[in-house]
Amino acid sequence: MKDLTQQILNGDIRSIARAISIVENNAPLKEPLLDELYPFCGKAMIWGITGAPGAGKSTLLDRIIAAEREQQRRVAVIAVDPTSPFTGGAILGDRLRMQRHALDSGVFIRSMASRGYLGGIAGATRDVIKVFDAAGYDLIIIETIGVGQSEVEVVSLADMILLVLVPGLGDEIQALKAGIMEIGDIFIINKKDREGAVKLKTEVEYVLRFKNESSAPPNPVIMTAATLNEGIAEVIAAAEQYFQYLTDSGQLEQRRRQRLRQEFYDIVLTKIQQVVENHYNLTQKVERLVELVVEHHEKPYALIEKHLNSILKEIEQR
Ligand SMILES: Nc1nc2c(ncn2[C@@H]2O[C@H](COP(=O)(O)OP(=O)(O)OP(=O)(O)O)[C@@H](O)[C@H]2O)c(=O)[nH]1
Ligand SMILES: [Mg+2]
Repeated sequence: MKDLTQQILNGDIRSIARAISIVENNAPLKEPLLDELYPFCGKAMIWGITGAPGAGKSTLLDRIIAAEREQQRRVAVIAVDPTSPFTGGAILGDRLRMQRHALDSGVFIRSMASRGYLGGIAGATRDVIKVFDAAGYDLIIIETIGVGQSEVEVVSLADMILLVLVPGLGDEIQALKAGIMEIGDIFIINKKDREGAVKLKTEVEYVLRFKNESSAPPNPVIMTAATLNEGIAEVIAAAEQYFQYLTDSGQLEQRRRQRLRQEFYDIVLTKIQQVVENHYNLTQKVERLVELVVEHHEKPYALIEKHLNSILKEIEQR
């Protein structure tokens, strides 16, 4: 394993890919490997990019990657694909959109399905971020579609969040509903070649006035046309400046510490859940409770309370 760790630290592509598989499959090597990599983490800048389906996130990323590469910076992208509830398959359009960087050894693009990981997609993404971070990527970007709670959780693994809005979708209302306005740092109005972009910008700026504390710099709102490569330099400049502000004000440190706290919670809870499921036949117990409620009209809360106590006693006595 020392070898694998060393290869990852050297930025070896195949070793990085192998580490990602280990993480995704929750292989036995996962925990010791991540622990070995941990001391080398914390140097990368992590951005999250989110927005409605088709907002232009991948097209923007393709442009951002190109600009970052001109500065010789290494970039890794984790595109979280929504898994169709019908087919269970992942959509790989994101990778296609950024295909031209596939042969560039300074760019690593990885798609991940949004389901099927022990501890959830957030846990798996968090671990893949660590692999990229230790491997020396300067910028790690997570792309998610801003719809569900789990997507918001994933994008919140970033140091800073870029929210992509487009005119004509009633987006601003969508974003407000999902609470996404709250977590956005940089606001991008993409497809500015379309009607309504300026109006949307005004609306977003209006909403943001109520969000910001007076001491903080206002959240940048930038208009882009990703397909035309317009506004990309402005996005990067604004993002870098905002990152600097987060660093200087101590907010970056706070955010990272909060993430670590959340990570520990998640890991401990997952482990407890595993222990309970493995050793106390939880599935069987739950099945019996369901039967009691359905067949014998027992009261759910009272019933669970009673059995929870006996399960906890059993654990204590172990
Ligand atoms: N007119 C216009 N079209 C754009 C612009 N940016 C992206 N598009 C188009 O919008 C469509 C969706 O772009 P993507 O980059 O795949 O969007 P996305 O947000 O990554 O989509 P998902 O990952 O499926 O949520 C593509 O057909 C793009 O060519 C833009 O600035 N103007
Ligand atoms: Mg995309």
